[in-house]
Amino acid sequence: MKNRRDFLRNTFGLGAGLAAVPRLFANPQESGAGMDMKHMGHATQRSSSGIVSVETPDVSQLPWRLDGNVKEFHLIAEPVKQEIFPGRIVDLWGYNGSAPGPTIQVNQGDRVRIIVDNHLPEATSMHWHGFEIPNEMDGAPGSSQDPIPPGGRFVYEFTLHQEGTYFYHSHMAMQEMMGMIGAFIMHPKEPYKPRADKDFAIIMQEYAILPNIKVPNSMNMEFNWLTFNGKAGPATTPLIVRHGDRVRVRLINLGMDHHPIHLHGHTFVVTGTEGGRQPQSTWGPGNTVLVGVAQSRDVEFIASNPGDWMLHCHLPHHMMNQMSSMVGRMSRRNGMPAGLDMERGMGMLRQGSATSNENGPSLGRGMGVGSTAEQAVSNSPLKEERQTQHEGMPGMQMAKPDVSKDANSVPGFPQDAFMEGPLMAMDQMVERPENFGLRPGWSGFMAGMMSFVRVLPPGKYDKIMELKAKQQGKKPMENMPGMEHPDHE
Ligand SMILES: [Cu+2]
Repeated sequence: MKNRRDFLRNTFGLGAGLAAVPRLFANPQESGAGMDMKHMGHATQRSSSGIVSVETPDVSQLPWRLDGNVKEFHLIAEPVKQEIFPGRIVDLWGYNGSAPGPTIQVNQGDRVRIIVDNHLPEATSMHWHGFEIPNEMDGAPGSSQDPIPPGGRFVYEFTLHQEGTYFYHSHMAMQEMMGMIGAFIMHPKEPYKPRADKDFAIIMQEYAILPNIKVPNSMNMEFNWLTFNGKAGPATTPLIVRHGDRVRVRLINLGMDHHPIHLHGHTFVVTGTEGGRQPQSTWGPGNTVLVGVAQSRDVEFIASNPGDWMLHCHLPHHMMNQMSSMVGRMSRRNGMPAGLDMERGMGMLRQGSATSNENGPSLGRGMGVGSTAEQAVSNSPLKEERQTQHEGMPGMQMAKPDVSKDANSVPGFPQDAFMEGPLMAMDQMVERPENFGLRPGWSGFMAGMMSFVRVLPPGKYDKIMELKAKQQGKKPMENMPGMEHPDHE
């Protein structure tokens, strides 16, 4: 969609003032998903009953309108352009302008209607993952319904008796690998105990996108872009909590890999799965939770340890960006072969198409970069001027990699010397309120599925909230959660 404001106006008749704003919770004391509490006149995000709305950093909230006793949502399946990393705008498929699509939040017991329009060039179908609803609403193409044709619409409607961390996704397999998923949170009738002060959701996705191409290769089995809520570190937005808060993080995975998500500095308990809340007797302590494909896991912890703590997938290759084998002579002396030459190594086709005999094999399962054609080479010395290869790239901080004098004589060198560190820092390029006060140069060490839980003292926490409020006052509608709209002031 070109303009979210027009979408809201046209679809829901919004813009007429505060009275037209749909409410997430029946009780006006309760906070609403994605609503700006200042605009809504609420002092805090916690309701009297203990339910807080779920924040999905970097992903908007889907507004709804009330039709009788039915909460009506509108999802548009469509191609999207998404900046997953500074300067890296890729062609994904998602919902309402983003991948993952906007977050849906409802209450246990709600009757919901979801109008799904298909603006894709091919058929799609929407599956409600784990929902105990009538078969004809399940979104299984071919068995429970005809696929929704391009330009077509299907209206789903059901009553939700479950609670927990759920999600929606296209039930066309390749479309899933193009980004077509979104979070679907069902708040319980009886608030969970103990109550959480902060509640976040993170969707994990992975894409294989060759260095000079914008479209993911959905057939691929190796992934070089790993995202939390559609962003790769350091472009992920940290989770901001107060020292002492009880924090819930809902982790959702849809892709080709399982992700062991690790939190630094704290011990958590797993309180929920894709099947809802788990009995307290099952809550064992841990700091790493394996989130399998098609699963969700809720973890909860007391943010008792002040500091900026990493939250990340612990698969080493999932802590990297744009992974590919060392290509050409980027860091090697002339004449020392290391895999393919630059053009072929970076996937630039010189003849044929991606599916031609020459390229087909490597552009299928593998990345089609050096990894499938790499040759074993002995280690070779660095060329001095190449150490500053990123000089002149706007926004990149400059620094020499910290390597020892005899680095080139050490088998295996280099490993991380040019992949992370001062050379890759881009603090200014990813500047946002949630990053305020992080250690200078931090961004050089964040990539892929990496973010922070920032456990902050009151002063620093308030400062960031103040910066956020200021920023939201200026931001265009496109970047803002569903209900924050200038017309509502
Ligand atoms: Cu992972």
